[in-house]
Amino acid sequence: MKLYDTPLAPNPRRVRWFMAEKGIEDIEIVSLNLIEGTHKQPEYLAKAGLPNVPALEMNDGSTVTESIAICRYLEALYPEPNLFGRTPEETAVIEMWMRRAEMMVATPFMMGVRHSHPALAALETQNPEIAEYNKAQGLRALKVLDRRLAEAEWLAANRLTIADIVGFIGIDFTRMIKLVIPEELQNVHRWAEAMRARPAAKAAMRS
Ligand SMILES: N[C@@H](CCC(=O)N[C@@H](CS)C(=O)NCC(=O)O)C(=O)O
Repeated sequence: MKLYDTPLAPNPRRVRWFMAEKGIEDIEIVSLNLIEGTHKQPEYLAKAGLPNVPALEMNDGSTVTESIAICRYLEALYPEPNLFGRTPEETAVIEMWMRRAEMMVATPFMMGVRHSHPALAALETQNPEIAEYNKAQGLRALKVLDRRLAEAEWLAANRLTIADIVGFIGIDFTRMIKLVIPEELQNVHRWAEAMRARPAAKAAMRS
């Protein structure tokens, strides 16, 4: 299998973190340069269908995009440690927190960074109002995470799951624009420290 990846971007990072949690080391990593537009070349588009990373060339030779779809495929191939849920109830709660983390936190922060970081002007027609709106939306949603993390060690289960990976990477990405997470969100800070301390963080955050 081959994972099409790029340094610094949050969506491929989810997959690399997921692989590191599971100890998956037998997937070739192919690094694309988004600023130079390698992901828009016909050869890549013919495989991936969209000018996006990550993409995974699967065991049957076909390619799938969408970080969560890739993680689900890898969960099926490498079931342990379980990161998507073992029972129907647990799976539903993990899905709920993963979608909240993605839609309320990660996507707004990604839009905030895309519309304000100078390096990303190559990928986005930047609009400062869109940047500010999305940063504020992401910060507001962090209060929801903080309340959840006041009552639980991890976002969705009694262990790290895909929901934590999506939430943490979404938040950590804001370092690129030096966005400060308010000190009063102590539960978010405690959880973020626990995420940074995981061995998988080294593998996923190094680029
Ligand atoms: N929903 C997709 C989002 C993929 C995505 O937006 N990837 C960004 C990098 S983080 C990308 O490829 N951007 C290329 C561009 O904007 O031209 C996923 O979860 O994989």
